[in-house]
Amino acid sequence: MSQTTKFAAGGKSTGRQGYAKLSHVRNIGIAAHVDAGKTTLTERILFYTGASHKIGEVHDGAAHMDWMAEEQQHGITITAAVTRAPWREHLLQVVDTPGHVDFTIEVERSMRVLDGVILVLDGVRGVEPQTETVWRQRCRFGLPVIFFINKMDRPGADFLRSLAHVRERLGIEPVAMTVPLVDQAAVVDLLHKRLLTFGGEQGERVTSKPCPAEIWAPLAGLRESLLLAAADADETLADRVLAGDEPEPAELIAALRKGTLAGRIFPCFGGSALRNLGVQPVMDAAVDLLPAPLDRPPARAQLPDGGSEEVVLGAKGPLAALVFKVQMWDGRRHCFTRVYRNRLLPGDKVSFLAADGRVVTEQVARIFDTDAGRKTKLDEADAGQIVLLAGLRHASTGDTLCAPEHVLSLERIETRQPVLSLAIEPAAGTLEDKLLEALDKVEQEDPTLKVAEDPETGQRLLKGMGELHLQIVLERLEREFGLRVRSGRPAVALRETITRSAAAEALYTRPPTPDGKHPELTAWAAVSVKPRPRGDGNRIDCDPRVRPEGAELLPEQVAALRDGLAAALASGPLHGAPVEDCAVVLEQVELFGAATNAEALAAAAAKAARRAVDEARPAVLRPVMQVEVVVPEDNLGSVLGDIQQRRGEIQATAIRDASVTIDCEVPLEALLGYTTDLRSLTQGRGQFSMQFLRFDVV
Ligand SMILES: Nc1nc2c(ncn2[C@@H]2O[C@H](COP(=O)(O)OP(=O)(O)OP(=O)(O)O)[C@@H](O)[C@H]2O)c(=O)[nH]1
Ligand SMILES: [Mg+2]
Repeated sequence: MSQTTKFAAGGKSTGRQGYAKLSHVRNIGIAAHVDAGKTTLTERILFYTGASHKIGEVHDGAAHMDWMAEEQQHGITITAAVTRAPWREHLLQVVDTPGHVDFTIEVERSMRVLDGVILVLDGVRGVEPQTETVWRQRCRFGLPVIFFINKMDRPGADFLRSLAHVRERLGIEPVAMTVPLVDQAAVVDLLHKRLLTFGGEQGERVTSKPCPAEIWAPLAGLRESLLLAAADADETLADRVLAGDEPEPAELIAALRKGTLAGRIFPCFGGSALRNLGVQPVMDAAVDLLPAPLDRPPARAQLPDGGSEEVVLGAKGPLAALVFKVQMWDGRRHCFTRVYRNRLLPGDKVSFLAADGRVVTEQVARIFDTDAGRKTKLDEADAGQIVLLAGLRHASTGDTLCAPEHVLSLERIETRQPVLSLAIEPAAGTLEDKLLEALDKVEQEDPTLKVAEDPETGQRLLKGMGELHLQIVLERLEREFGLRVRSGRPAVALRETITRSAAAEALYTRPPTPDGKHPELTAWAAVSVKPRPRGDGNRIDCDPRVRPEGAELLPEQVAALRDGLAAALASGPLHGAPVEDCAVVLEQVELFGAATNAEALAAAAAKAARRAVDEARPAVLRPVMQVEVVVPEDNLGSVLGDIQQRRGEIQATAIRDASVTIDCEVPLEALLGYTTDLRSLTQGRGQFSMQFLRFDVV
């Protein structure tokens, strides 16, 4: 199958009738730690629904969902892909997200517009660091979730231990729904009390029979927990369950659905995607237990006047639609958008409040349904739908498209600040302006990528989330645009801070120009600065004593002073990096009549603040990562020693089976190239994952 774009991959066209009934749509994301088997699971979903005709395996570089050349080469998912699959008269709109932390923005923006999540765990490794990250993301959006404990075929996999892990590390009570029996190629369906086997070449033939007593006996307790969970979610069942009555499966499903939608029940399924074991029950659960768009609570939107408004999904009320992804398609800019309220027609004028606070109005030229790697033109896009818009030149990730007379903003999509940068320059044969053009395109698609210039060396910098992120960008430049670049060693992003309190004053004067066009300017300011706790950010206090006595500041003068202080914090004295965790108080200003305009005030405040920061013993902050290393016990000594040499702080070690998990905090700088080093320290058996923790003095 040919896929020309992400967010369009896979799926036989189900036409628009899929949306005719919103109650029959499930927008779900598949999320997990890297390598848990999300893509492998998604491939099965596509195959069993008939949306694809054969299963493509990740390790063959053949997964439909991992269509991008870089994904196939590296065997990982990089950008989230949407696919559509019809199942039991419902339309599953599935987004397979990447697990690697460098691409976490893809998870963030997918979760932002989806209605439910399938969280995949590795049955050997249980809850891993990225599992916790996606869990937090899921909590922030309050998304109902079901778990799939995958890889149960691997030696050391343990379903019950994985459930215990979920209980301990995520602090919730999982409810087992299916229990995998790998050697019998079967799962026990606890709800229906049946044994399901998966026959045929690819597990597509599901047969169900009553569960034999000897298999059932040890599982009866899990069934009990399931009944109690259902009773807890639906009071009308409670008395009956306590009296020993057995409610009908349909009644139990209704109760479990209620509890799952309310975020109180967490159904768990077990199986092996690769061995085609136990996947269909998860698909059934997506229909039975995860929400339709209308089941989700209304969204809150900010109004420009500071008020807020509830946005209920549906046709009533002025337009609200969220752009969650920009993508170049045949070289043209397209916006993936979810419509929340009202509808969009081709030719509609839409307005939005851009990130910089301006209201921009532009026109939607065409609307597409994205399906099977094709775009199909649509006459309209209704509430609940996820569509592709062409013609918008300015709208970008996180913007809310609105009716021009009623502008509001749905919650923006959080992006992260890049922590790593790479100096790049065009290699021989690559033209500078072509490179800039390509970088601009890549930057528009990826809000975690920044192209900047080093203020000191004038070098062009590519800033991103990690080594893999930057490497993939370079590979894409070469493959998609035919541009080769030379790059230096990656360098970590820096911040600056102050380590003690200080105060300073400054007089700003500029003599008049001889031609008399610019009059003399003068202003005076006194500023004090004080360190704040790490991670608390900056605070600017702009309520100074004003001289001469009796003079008062106009609002625009206060704004200018504030701008001046902010400008001083934007670049610190050591490396020109942003200053963080600093409290600035503008203590006093002096006005000199007409010579003190806004420009002079801003300049005086900035000058005084810079002097104060200079006096406050500035220090450099570097990114510190939270790292989890899993190594065979034999290698523990050498790996710990190596971490200490990298100035890592070990926080905990835990032994499980024959491997040890080490939790530690390590400066990012010391982790560059760690993948290779860990491999050689452990003969290829060690693994690690990391995520940004904070900027700190290291
Ligand atoms: N033994 C076993 N291997 C599996 C199973 N599911 C997936 N794998 C393998 O695990 C590796 C990772 O699978 P993927 O499906 O790419 O995992 P992913 O979660 O999509 O990974 P990222 O997108 O990179 O985060 C591949 O080599 C799969 O073949 C399973 O059930 N059992
Ligand atoms: Mg994947």
